[in-house]
Amino acid sequence: MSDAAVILPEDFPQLQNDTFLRAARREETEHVPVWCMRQAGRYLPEFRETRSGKDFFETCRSPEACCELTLQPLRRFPLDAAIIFSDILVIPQAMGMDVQMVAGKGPTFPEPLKEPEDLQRLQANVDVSKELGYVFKAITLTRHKIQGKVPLIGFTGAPWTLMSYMIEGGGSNTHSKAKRWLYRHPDASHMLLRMLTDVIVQYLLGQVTAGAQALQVFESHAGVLGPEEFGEFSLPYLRDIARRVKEGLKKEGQDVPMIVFAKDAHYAVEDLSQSHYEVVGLDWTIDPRSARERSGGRVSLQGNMDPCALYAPKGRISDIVKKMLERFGTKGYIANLGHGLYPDMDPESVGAFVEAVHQHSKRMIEQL
Ligand code: 1CP
Repeated sequence: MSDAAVILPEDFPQLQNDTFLRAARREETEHVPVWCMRQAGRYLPEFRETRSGKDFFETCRSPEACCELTLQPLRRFPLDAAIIFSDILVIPQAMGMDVQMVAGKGPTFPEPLKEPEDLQRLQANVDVSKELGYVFKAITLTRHKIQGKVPLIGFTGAPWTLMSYMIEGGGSNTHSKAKRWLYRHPDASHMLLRMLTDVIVQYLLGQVTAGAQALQVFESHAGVLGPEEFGEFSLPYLRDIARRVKEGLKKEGQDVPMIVFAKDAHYAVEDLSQSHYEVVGLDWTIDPRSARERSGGRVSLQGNMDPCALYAPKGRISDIVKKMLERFGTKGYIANLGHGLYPDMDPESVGAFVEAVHQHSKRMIEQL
């Protein structure tokens, strides 16, 4: 393939396996599609090899490295979707914040936002093609190199999750610095959430133009908010993102399914199911039957096996998957874990998970 062919977001190879896209739209499928959050990750020796000795965000800025890391899990497992290798924290960087990935510590902001005045440090009108064009290039390159095997998912962090990192300065158990803003500086909090929402909308639209065939919005820190705070500081922005992205896509004659994953927000399943997303992602603490009931059949569901179930022997993984499929049902369902894979997980267990989803679901669908 010539360089010119791989950098233009056009003439993409034809999609051969659209099971994931059909399930996202609640259409019939021959098997339940499956992918794993963090499927490109340190549990794979080839991932560690490609990443070794290189700075994390430098890797994110290399379209070739992102493409390679995205494709690695597909070479091992018959997954039904790929997610572009990148990180949610590229957005705070695009808004002018310094973010470093510190070994053994995770993402670190040397100068987090402390008080509302600090919002002035942020770039309000981000030119996403300029600041995040490297992600778009990675998506375009990967969409060519994936050769139509499976759809490519683009993603973003949701406003509240990004806000919490920008104020905490890294990971946190309590998120008390960020929550302090919600209670003490609600207006400044809304201002920041709006700024983030504006960038996210442009960023997601750019990802689709670049070749993303579905989009996932990660509200990973929903769980530290109660229903009231979630309703005020998360949900309206999640809705706004889906509405504005859909509107923008429609103008271009496009449409891609959108997934919202608000981790630990059990109380919000009803609301999330009425938020313009086609798919609601679930963590493992929610019972699939209750989620189905509460989502009212409006959306597809994605999830939600406890990632730690991958530590079980293979036969047991297969039993857990079977039970999960029975509880979700095979229509309007995308199998996944309830959160990302951990670095110490055995790739063979991931293979057993994927295989069990395909095997059991084929049998169940044949018997319908
Ligand atoms: O060196 C490394 O490889 C570090 C591990 C790693 C990886 C593989 C980080 C650091 N980010 C990523 C890639 C990544 N991040 C992907 C693409 C790969 C894939 O899923 O296959 C995605 C979708 C993300 C998204 C992301 N980053 C989220 C949302 C999902 C979730 O886990 O809830 C979050 C919260 C982050 C922040 C982040 N980046 C990295 C770490 C270790 C963290 C979490 C830190 C913390 O809060 O404790």
